[in-house]
Amino acid sequence: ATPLPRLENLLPPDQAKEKQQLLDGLMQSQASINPKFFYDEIGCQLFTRLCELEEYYPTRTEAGILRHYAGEISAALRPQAQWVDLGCGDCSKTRSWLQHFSPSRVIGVDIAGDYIRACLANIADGYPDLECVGVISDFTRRLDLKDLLAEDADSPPVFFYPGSSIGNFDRNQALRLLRRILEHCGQRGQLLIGADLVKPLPVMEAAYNDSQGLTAAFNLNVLRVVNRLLQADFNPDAFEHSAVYDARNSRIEMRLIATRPQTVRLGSSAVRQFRRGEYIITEHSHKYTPAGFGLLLAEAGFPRQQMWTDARGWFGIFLAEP
Ligand code: AVI
Repeated sequence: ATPLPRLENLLPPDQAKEKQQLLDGLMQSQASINPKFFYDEIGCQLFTRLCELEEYYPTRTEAGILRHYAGEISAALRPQAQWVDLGCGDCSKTRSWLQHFSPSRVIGVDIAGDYIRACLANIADGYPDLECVGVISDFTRRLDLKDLLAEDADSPPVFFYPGSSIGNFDRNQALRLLRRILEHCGQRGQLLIGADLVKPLPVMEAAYNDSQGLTAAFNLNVLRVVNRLLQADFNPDAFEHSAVYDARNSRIEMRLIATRPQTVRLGSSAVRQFRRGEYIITEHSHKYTPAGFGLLLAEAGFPRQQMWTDARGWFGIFLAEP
């Protein structure tokens, strides 16, 4: 049998700070929940399903671009690079990419440890000579892969950050994350990143208000996550999903709207009242113009860029270099 892949745990053992930030967000006059809390086991399953919806165009559009330009993109990557999949999830995107590119090794980074181990084992089965390393880490807070990358110092890293997850950060957070990636790039590192592009409003709004209600279920599930983490007593039946495009900020805003006045207990020491119609912001999903995303990359320290897009210009895959 193939040995289990190596797994490094870089998560801080104490989650107290995380819980405090969650509580602080809920107690602000404009309540908010960081979208990273969507992804418990049920949230991950709902997300996987919603990515397959016809209305949710980003996943299949991005996959189509990667397929169509696989030859060109892989030719632009440094040969024998260390492939670092940020937010690797079930590693399916990396796995399909291995048909086109042979890295010196694969490093999968995600917050869900058991999941990564199983997924990397899955890759290792198909590619027994390829070294696979899993890193359990919340890279949105801290990226600490320098020692790991230094083990294979001759191979520069290619950071793979697909899915337009960068769009879930505001500009400053996105810059911070991109700069952290840059610190790991050295002179020869690269970043292959997906960004969702501005497109006609009905297409964007339908993607976040799908007719099967999967996005609504995904959004409401975060209240169950909060209940568990904070020993809170949110009633998901007393909130409804909403997603609207905010043209001024070029982003979809997902909300959970209180359908009646209510008092929610947030653990043993905090209580939050909601008026009817008051809402919690659960996610921003930024949509970029190609030039706007290029500027963000350049400002972060990645001035050299190439972009591939689909025929309608709905999604961009950028290869960025210092
Ligand atoms: C993970 N992220 C890029 C998704 C997005 O489109 O912003 C999360 C999502 N929210 C609702 N549907 C999908």
